[in-house]
Order: sequence, then C-alpha cells, then structure tokens
Amino acid sequence: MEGARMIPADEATNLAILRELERKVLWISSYMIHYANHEVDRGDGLKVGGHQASSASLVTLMTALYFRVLRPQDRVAVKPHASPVFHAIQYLLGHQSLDQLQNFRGFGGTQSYPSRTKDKDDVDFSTGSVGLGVAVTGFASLVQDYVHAKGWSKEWPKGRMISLMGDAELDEGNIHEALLEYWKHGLKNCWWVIDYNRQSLDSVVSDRLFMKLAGLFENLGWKVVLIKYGKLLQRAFAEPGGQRLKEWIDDCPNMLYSALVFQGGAAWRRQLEQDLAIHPDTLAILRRHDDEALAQLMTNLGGHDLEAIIEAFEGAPSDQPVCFIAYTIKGFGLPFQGHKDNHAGLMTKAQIDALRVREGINQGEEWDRLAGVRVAASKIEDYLARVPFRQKGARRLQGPRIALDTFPKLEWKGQLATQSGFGRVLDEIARANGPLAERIVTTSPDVTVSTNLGAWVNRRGLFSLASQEDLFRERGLMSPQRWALSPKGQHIELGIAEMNLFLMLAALGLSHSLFGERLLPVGTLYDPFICRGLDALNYACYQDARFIVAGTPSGLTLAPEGGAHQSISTPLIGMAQDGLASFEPAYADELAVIMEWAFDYIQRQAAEHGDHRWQRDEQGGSVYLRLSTRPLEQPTRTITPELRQGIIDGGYWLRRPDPAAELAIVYCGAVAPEAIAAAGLLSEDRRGVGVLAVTSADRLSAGWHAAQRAKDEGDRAARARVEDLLGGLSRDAALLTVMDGYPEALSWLGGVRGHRVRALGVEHFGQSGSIGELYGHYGLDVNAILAAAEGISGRPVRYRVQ
Ligand SMILES: Cc1ncc(C[n+]2csc(CCOP(=O)(O)OP(=O)(O)O)c2C)c(N)n1
Ligand SMILES: [Mg+2]
Repeated sequence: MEGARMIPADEATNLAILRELERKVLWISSYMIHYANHEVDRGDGLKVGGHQASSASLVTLMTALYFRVLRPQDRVAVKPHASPVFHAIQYLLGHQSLDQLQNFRGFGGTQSYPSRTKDKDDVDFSTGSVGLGVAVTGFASLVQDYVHAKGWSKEWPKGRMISLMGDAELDEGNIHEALLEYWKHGLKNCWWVIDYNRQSLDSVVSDRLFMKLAGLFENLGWKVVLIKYGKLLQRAFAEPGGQRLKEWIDDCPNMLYSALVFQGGAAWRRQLEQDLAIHPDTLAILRRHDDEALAQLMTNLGGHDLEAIIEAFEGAPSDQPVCFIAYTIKGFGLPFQGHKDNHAGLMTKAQIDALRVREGINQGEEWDRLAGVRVAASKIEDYLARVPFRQKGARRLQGPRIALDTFPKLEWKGQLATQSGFGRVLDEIARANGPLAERIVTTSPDVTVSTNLGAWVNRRGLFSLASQEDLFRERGLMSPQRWALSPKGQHIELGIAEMNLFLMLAALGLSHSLFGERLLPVGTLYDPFICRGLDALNYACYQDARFIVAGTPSGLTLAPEGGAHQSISTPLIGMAQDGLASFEPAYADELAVIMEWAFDYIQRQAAEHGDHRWQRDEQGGSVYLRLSTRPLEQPTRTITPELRQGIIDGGYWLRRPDPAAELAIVYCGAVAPEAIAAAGLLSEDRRGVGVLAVTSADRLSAGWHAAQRAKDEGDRAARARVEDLLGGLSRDAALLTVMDGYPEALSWLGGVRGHRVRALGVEHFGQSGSIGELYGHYGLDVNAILAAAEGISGRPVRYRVQ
C-alpha cells in the first residue's frame, strides 16, 4: 500500500513546510486578484478580472515544482491564467515586489498572463495565446540540444523545458503539429504537465479524454504519468470496499463530479449512499468520515496532493519527454470550486474574508509573506533560502555579440531575383566560414531548396543528434543537394507546418537568454503562408525572440505557380507587426546591405545605439524580408554610405525629381522595371519625373511616426527620412505609388507632406499566368501606371507601350 511508505523525519518536515507554502500561494494569488478588483480604483469603473478558479487549479503543482523539484536551468511556460500563482511564488522567493502584486493587471504591474518582456520577475516563456506557450517548450528543448551538440553552453547545464498547461490547450492544432515534429528530432528534456481539471472556458470537457491523450503521447515516444489520486484516496482504496469507491470515481462523469465538488460534503454523501447502497464495506468507509472529511477525501485528486505530485516528478524518467496528466479541480480550495461557470469567477468581499479567516491571517496582515503559517516562520525562511531553483540568482542570460566583419562583399551583375541573391549571400557567408557562419542556424518547413537555402545547407549540413550520411551521395547518385545529417549541421529541417517554423524561430531566437549562447536564426517560407503561422510569429515577437525570416516568393511574381499562393496582405502585416522590421528590396545589392544590417539589428539591446527618437533602432528586433523569384537586371553602382543609409531607413531617390516636377513614381520591390520604364516614357512630356525606391515601407513609416512623436514632445527639429525624401518634391506634385501587394502599404506617403496620391497595387488574387499577364490583368504594368499618371495629372500622356 503506497500510503504506508515511511516518510523520513526531515522529509516529513519538508512536506509540512511545503503544505504551508501551498496555503500561502493560494492565499496570495487569490488576494492579489481580489485586491486588484476591489481595493484599487482605476477610475474607469471596470473590474480587471483575474481567473481565480483557473489559477487555483495549479497551486499545488506549482508549489511542488518551484519550491522543490525545479533546478535553475529548468525553464517553465506557465499557463496564462496561472499568472497570479507564478507571481505569488516569486514573491515568496523574494523575487517579486509587493507593489507589483498590488498592481496586478494594472499599468506597469504584473501582467494578466506571464510575460517575458513586460513582467519584472523571472518569466521564462510568455503565454497567453493558448497552445503556443506549450509548444515552444519542446522547440526550446531541441534548441538546447543544438547548443550542447556544438559543445557550447559549458557553464549552464541542460535543463528540462516544462509546460504547465491547461487541458483545453490540447484542442489547439499547433500542439499536435509540434508533437510530430518533436518525434522526428528525438525530443528528450521536456515535461508537459497537463492541469487536467476537465474544464475549459465555457464548460466541462468530454469524459475520458485522458485515455485518448495518453495514447497520443505514448505513440509519439512520450512517457505518460497519471497523477490521478492523492494519498488519502489511495489509502481509502486499500481498505475493504475501497476498490468499489475507486470504480465509482473512475466511472463518474466529469459533469457530476464537478457538481458534487461544488456542492460539498452532504451532497457527496447523498450521492454515494444512493449509488453504493448495496456495498456495505464501501459505505463503512464513507461513514468513517464526517461531511467535511468526506469532501476532502473525494476531492483528493493527485494534482492537489503534494506527496503524489513529488513522487511522480521525482520518479520521472530522464531519457524521454514526459507528459504528466494531473487530475485537478478548477478553483480547488475556493468557494466556486468545480462549478462549470467558474472560469472568470471572482470572489466576493465576504468570500475573501472567510478565506482569510480560514488561513489564519489577521486583518492588515494580508500581504505578510508568512502570516498564518502553522510551522515556525524561521524554519520556512530557512527552507526558502535553500530552494534549489533560486540557487543561481537571476536566470536571464546573455550571449556575447557575434562580429560581422566576415560579411561578404559581393558584386551583382546581370539578371537576378532577390530570392537568388538571398541564397547567394548565405552561401558566401558559409564559404567565408567565420564566426558569423558558425552562429547562423537556418530552418524551413519543407521549402529549403525552393527558397534557395540549398547552397547554404550543402556547405553547412543538416542538424541531427545522430549522424547519417547522404545515401544518394554515398552511392554516387547525382544530386545538387548534399544532405548529410550530423550534430555539426546548421540547418534544421521541419515538416510543412508554418506554426512550427515560427515557434522554432521563437526558441532559436531566445537561445542567448535561455542558454547563454547567441544564435542567428534565419527561417524561410513561402510568403503567403506567413498567415498560416501568424499567431506564432506574433508570439515570437512578443517574447522578443530575435530572427530573420524570408517570405519568398511573394505577391503576383510567383505567377504560374498558382493564383492561390499570391500574397497580398503581407506588406501590411510586416508594417503592423510590432518587433519586426520588414523590407522588400528590388535589387540584390540592396538586399545584401539589409542582411548585413539585419544580423546586427537582431543582436541589439536597448540603449546601445544612439538614435533615441527611433526606439526600435536602439533596442533591435527581428527582421522580415519579402522576396521574389522575378529576375531583374541588376544596376551597376557603388553603394555609398548615403545610399546604404537610405536603403536601411527605407527609401532613396533612384532618380531625383526636378524641383518643378509634377509627378513622382514611388515603387517597392519587384515592380521596379515597370516603375522605371513608365517614368522614362512620362519624361517625354513631363519635366523631371522622380523615381523613389522604397526598400521598407515599414521603416519609413515607423521613422515618420517616431519623428512626429519627438516633435510632440518638443523636439522641433525632429525630421524623418521620409520627410526629407518627399521634401525634394513640389507640394503640387502627385505621387503615384506601385507595389506587388496591397496598395495601402504605400498610399500613406501622401499624408507626410500633403501630396495627392494614386496608389496601385493588388486587391484581388487567384489567377495564374505569366508575370506580364498578371501585371496587366491586375493593373501594375507600364500602361496601367501611365493611365494612372494621366488620371492624376488630368492631361494625356504622349507615349504608351504598344
Ligand atoms: C488562441 C486562444 N484562444 C482563446 C483564448 C481564450 N481562452 C483563454 S483560457 C481559455 C480556456 C482555458 O482552458 P484550459 O486550458 O483548460 O485552462 P483552465 O482555465 O481550465 O485551467 C480560453 C478559450 C486564448 N487565450 N487563446
Ligand atoms: Mg481546463
């Protein structure tokens, strides 16, 4: 009988202390929610909410983890609504301030969901969008394997990447995509602890789901550990008639169980006496408990029993990923425990007062870390000082910056597409073989070759923990791809799942912070499929992960490959996504400038760079390159420092307008030839038509917003690059913008100095054809530009293309 295990004396003391800490965590997390809702007047009459029931579900599991099981190198993603539990634990460990707790969900206070970037204590992974915080842990574990396979991270041992997840998170498809990917890469150091409260936001989830879940995980190489019954129940099951009780619980529908949990002892007794009337032994067990003890027994699920939890965690294998299915009760220990509508339930003043009295806390002592404990506070403080998790202090690591002096100097001639230029830059970096090449990791969801990463992979190899030669090569079979797999490899090949790409980029892009080793991640995908992974991209940016992503091919230029794949909205996504600087160059020399800058930008930290007006330039971020497979004749030119700056700031005059010009053509990306040809034809009967090359609508607009803000703040001299650029054009002139994407990505330029605008771009999609045919059809060819010029200037143009 498990319950009879002898507990050594010091272990008994430890457990007693942990029980007190568990009580404190429940109280502090509950009170911080209550305080934020009842004691703070935020002036808008709104309750800030706080999900007490969802939070309470994880109190015991998190107490066991943080105060006992975790080591400093372990990294945890805490489910969104358990944020108060996490911060309460940090408070007890002395890593969180009272002020922050009291300002829960307030401006500048502890965040609704744990946040790496906004919370002030030690959050490892942000969570919020359910499923993403879970899946990133597995990718982080793979990144940890990568870093160690290279012989790096000597000072920081391998840890477990842990997700404390809600059971409803398993409904998110991205979890299942990730599970398949992990299996391919031999995931090991990963724990998923499912808070199996059988409740989601709206209701109670279907019965017996755990059996399906267990099968799913086992099938994919995970060890499944059920933490189903607590020690009280285990002991009761071992008594005569106990097996009946176990059967009753196992067969009890979730809905009924939840209702009884909510109703309490008397209701349990009525139900059990009725259902087990013909089993006197079992009834005898029940009768040995008063109502309160009966409720305690019947709700003694594994996820609320410290001993059962510690046993499960400490007995878990270390050579495979582990999924713990921990049975819990949503709202355990609180008045609305088990109620199906409790998700957003808040306690009333009377209820929180009753809880305070129950926990032995006097009025005025609500925030005292150890008020109401039943073990000497000095013993608890002593225990807290020895908690393994806190032994290394701050766990936010740093990776030294990687020098870029080996970035290749390239010459570009003839016809070339930006996608080919991208492949060539990486190939040359690989060939140069310096520190830059060493730290780049590439990854792609099954489009490695078709996004031009092939040459890079040939030189640097595919990453795998186990080595495997390229069989085609061994047998002398011709193939341009040499795909040997080894721990030395630097390309991580993914299956087709764009969510996984962005989660992998998120994990790679946090390597410096999680493992103390900087990586320079570069991911590629077809541009339209950014939308497939968009929430994961947003999540990666929110965590401040650092990476470069190339979306290619893009827009109409993938022409015959299929109308369904034409990306229209991605330029706007690139502009609107916080933490992501986006570029769409037309020429390879521009792309090379941008890539060199990008490898620096993704390594920046706040306050390193001087330009205080453009906040993002100081603190850095990630970079998105929207590329194309359309070959363009490359200009022969020298990149002067001024041109370089223009390319990086977002635009430059390819042809300066005459001061009296009545028109300028503004283009972005692969439509450069049409814009230039139209400007040439227009010049026959219009004076000095200018051509403005936009390499980044995002950076131009961000710079403009930043300059306006600086002006608002009193810096009258603040001026954005785009103001300077358009300052060379008469106010009466018109702007004709053109891009292979949604037209509004450029039409805003009219707002900068009040120029009239006609914006050409793509508003509809879906037709296959040649680039010429599609540009004609959608109104981006030379004649369409000329017609638009005629319309906006109100007089005919002399030449058209026949
Ligand atoms: C992608 C996404 N969709 C919807 C939500 C809103 N939401 C927050 S929590 C939740 C259900 C949570 O259930 P579960 O994971 O079981 O957590 P519990 O509160 O039961 O512990 C939902 C739908 C969200 N945060 N993210
Ligand atoms: Mg749930």
